[in-house]
Amino acid sequence: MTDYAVMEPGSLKPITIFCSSNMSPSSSSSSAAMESLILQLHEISAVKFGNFKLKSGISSPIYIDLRLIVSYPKLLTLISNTIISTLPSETKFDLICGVPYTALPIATVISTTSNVPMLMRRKEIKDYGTSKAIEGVFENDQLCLIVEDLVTSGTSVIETAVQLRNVGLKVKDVVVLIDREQGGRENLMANGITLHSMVKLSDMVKVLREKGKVSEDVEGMVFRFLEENRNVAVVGPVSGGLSSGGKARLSFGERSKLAKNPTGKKLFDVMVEKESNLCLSADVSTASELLALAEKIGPEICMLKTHVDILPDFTPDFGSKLRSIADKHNFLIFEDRKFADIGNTVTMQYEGGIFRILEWADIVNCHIISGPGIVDGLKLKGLPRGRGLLLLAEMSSAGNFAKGDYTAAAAKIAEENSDFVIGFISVNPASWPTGPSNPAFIHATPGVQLVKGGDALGQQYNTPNSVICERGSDIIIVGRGIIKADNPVDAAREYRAQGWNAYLASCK
Ligand code: S5P
Repeated sequence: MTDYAVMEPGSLKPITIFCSSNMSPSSSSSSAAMESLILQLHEISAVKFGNFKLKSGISSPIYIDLRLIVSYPKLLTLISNTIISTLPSETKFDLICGVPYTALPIATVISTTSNVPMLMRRKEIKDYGTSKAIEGVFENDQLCLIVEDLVTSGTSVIETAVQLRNVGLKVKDVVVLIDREQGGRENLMANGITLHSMVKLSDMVKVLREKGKVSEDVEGMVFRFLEENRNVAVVGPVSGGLSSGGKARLSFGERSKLAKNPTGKKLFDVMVEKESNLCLSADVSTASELLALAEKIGPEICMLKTHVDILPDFTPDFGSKLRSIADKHNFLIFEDRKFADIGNTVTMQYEGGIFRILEWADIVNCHIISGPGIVDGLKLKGLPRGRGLLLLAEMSSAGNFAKGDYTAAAAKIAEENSDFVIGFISVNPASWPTGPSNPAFIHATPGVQLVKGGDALGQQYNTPNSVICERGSDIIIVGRGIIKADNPVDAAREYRAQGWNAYLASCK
């Protein structure tokens, strides 16, 4: 047990506080200490009540601004010492890393006080000099503890964990000052990280009410808000909490258990059963050619992608014929329809017309250019049938506009519709601006050939290994690399082996 005397600038009075090795409001000395810390945070206006927009996009009646603590060195020291004392004694770590920026000073104080080396994560990676995302000295497989001031959805912590894992470090625990109790614990757990928090937001508000700092009404408002926002989604994509180096990648088998949509789950299971993460893009000129190709290449693939509107000999029984080949060879059917219209129109395009896509395609995809209503429309028809949807978050063609905020918006829409959205068409998910997301989402990447290159109309190709290991995707979508090969079956086997070996390598 340690004593801390805090002398604050301005109106704050000296205060003595006790930190036990496991400080929780249940023991009386630690609860007194915690109360005084909460009151000090309130006194410096680090806790504000009103109407605030959070990073996750939701409006909150309470806002915690811990950036202020750098102006109160003794309080900063107290917080740093208290935060580290909340860790269970068995927690092991070789290094610590603060989530930029607010937790940087906290991590620094912990590092200097406890003599544990620190790392710094860059938020903006320079394109000159060393271009490093993580600064500091470390070795492969060292265990890094993340330090954070506040957790809502856990997005920032996960972003930091991805960067640390990318350079070969292990991340198992995060310690935070305040847990907003809004799904962060669960989101972090899904990414293999245990959350240790010093205080919960509801306990904080209770203390402030008891001490007459906020009214009963405000307390009620905060509690109602917490009740209504228990699960703030992680903003951002990515498979398996993976990293581009693949260090922390969860297996498809593990991710199948996390999938909410039955088709998403089935796709993971098929990949595991067949040891294939190859999707054939069957862009041939006739329906009969397509069915013959499906029959030949079916054993090698987890998914077959169609463009049904390019088939001049399409007949209403095409769907059932392809379906029976898919069932025989155990692959899923993905109609690459790229819906892009308003919700009402896509319901009709999905279900009706001569193609009746809803009848036979397990999976369809859509652009999000028209806003989230398109997903609502497709979901209306697809969800009752257990179908799944891929969002086009990125594209493989040169000069396309699906990047930055657009990609981030796709990630957000996916999180909000994780019962229907099974993942993304993506190109470089390991570098998405929003970092990793729900490992239940699958990333499928087109623009794949055995050598890097392109075609005359803007298509850009990467190799299976680059797509899976470096770019962090799950499924390679291959068209001309297979169908234009001298022997398409042999070519499919080669792509299958390269894709699967890259996946296995990325799980290590
Ligand atoms: O961004 C994209 C999205 C898709 S779905 N880029 C793509 O190339 N696709 C599709 O993938 C495209 O419509 C085509 O069917 C396939 C790529 O074919 P390939 O012959 O270039 O391998």
